[in-house]
Amino acid sequence: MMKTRAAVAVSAGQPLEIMEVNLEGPRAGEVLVEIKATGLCHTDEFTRSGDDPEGIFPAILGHEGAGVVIEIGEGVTSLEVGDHVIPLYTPECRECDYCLNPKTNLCQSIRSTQGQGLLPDGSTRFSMLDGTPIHHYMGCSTFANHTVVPEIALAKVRKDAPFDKICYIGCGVTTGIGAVINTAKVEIGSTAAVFGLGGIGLNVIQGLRLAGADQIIGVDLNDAKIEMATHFGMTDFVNPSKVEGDLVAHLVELSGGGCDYTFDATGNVGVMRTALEAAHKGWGESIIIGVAPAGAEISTRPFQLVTGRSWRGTAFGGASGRTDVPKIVDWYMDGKIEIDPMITHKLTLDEINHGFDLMHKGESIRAVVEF
Ligand code: NAD
Ligand code: DAO
Ligand code: ZN
Ligand code: ZN
Repeated sequence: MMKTRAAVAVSAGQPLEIMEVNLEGPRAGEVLVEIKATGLCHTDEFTRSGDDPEGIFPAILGHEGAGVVIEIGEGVTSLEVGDHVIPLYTPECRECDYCLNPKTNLCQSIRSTQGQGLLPDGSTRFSMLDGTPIHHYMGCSTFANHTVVPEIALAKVRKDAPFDKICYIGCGVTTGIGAVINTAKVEIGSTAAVFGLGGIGLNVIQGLRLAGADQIIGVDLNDAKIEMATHFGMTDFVNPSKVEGDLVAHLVELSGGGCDYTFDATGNVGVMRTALEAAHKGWGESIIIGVAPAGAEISTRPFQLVTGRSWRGTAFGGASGRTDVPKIVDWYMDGKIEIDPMITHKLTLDEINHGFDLMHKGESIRAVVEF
C-alpha cells in the first residue's frame, strides 16, 4: 500500500478535492502507473457535474493520461517497469468476441466491472485515508499521480514522446482522427462537414486533411473557432446563427449537393439531425461522435435513410488502443499530425477545478494537468 495525491470527485456537482489517498499495489494482470500528465475532457465534466446518470462517487476521474510503468502484477507479460504508457478506456484484450471481430473496437472483456468503477477482480485499489473505498473511472483514473490499470488497458508508446502532449491521444486526438480513418474510412477527394470545432472536432478536421478530403466545412456557433480550425485544415466555415433560411439547404448547396461525410462533435441531437440530412443523397454517411445528454433521442424522417444516407456512431474513434495508439504517437512525433496548438492551458493538480471553468467558458481546447 502506498500513498499518492489525487483530485477526488467526492460527490456529484462538487468541485474535485485534492487529497492524499491510499493506493494498493497491482494484483494479477494489473500495472501500477505513475501518471505524468492528463488532459481534461468533457466526459470528465459530464460525470463530475452529476449529469452522467451512471456516475459513481467517490471516484477519481480522468481518462486522458500518459505515464510510466512503476510496478507490474503477477502474470503481466507485455509491459515492464520503465515503459511509457497511455491508459485506454476502451481496452484491447485481443481474445474476446469483440476483439476478434474487425468490425468493432469495443472490447468487452472487462466492461461490466469498468462500468461499476472497479478493477476486473471486482475491487478498488484506491481508498481515502480513513479507509473509504474510492471508485475507478473508465478504467483509467488519471486525475491521480499514480493509478492501477489492467495490462490490457495500456498502450505502450515510444519513450521520446512528451507526456504533456501525448496524453491527449488517450481520448480527443484518437477519437477525432479515428472517426475519419477507422469509422468513416474517408477517401481522397471527399467532401465533409464537421459540426462542433472543439477538442474533438478539430481532430476530425486534421484527420480529414490527413485522409485527403478536398472540402472540409466547419460548423460552429462560435466565430472564435475559425482561426484554429483553419490552421488544422478547414476550408469553409458556417455559423448556423448567421445563416438565413434552412441550414441543411445551405450546407447542401455549399458542398455541391451534400457531403460525402458529416461528423457530429457537439453532442446536440438537433445538430445530429442536421448533420445526417446534410449528407449526400444516395451515399452520404453521418458519424455521431458527440455524447448526448441522458435520455436524449435522435430523429429524422426515415426517407432520409431510404434514399441512401446512413447514420453511424463511433467510440474512441474505432481505435483498438494497444495496436493503434502507438502508431498515432508516431504520427505526432513524425509531424504528420499536430497536437501542440490545441493544448491551450497547462495546470497543476491543485488548479484542476480551474480547468473545468475554462472548459465552460469555451476558452480552452485542452487544459492539461502536469504532475
Ligand atoms: P467542446 O465543448 O470542446 O466542443 C464543442 C463545440 O461545439 C464548441 O466549439 C461549441 O461552440 C460547438 N457547438 C455547440 N453547440 C453547437 C451547435 N448547436 N451548432 C454548432 N456548434 C455547436 O467539446 P469536445 O471536447 O470537442 O467534445 C465534443 C463531444 O464529443 C462531446 O459530446 C463529448 O462528450 C464527445 N466525445 C465523444 C467521444 C467518443 O468516443 N464518441 C470521445 C470524447 C468526447
Ligand atoms: O463497450 O459498452 C461499451 C462502452 C464503451 C465505452 C465507450 C465510450 C465512448 C464515449 C464516451 C466518451 C469518451 C470519453
Ligand atoms: Zn474524453
Ligand atoms: Zn477484447
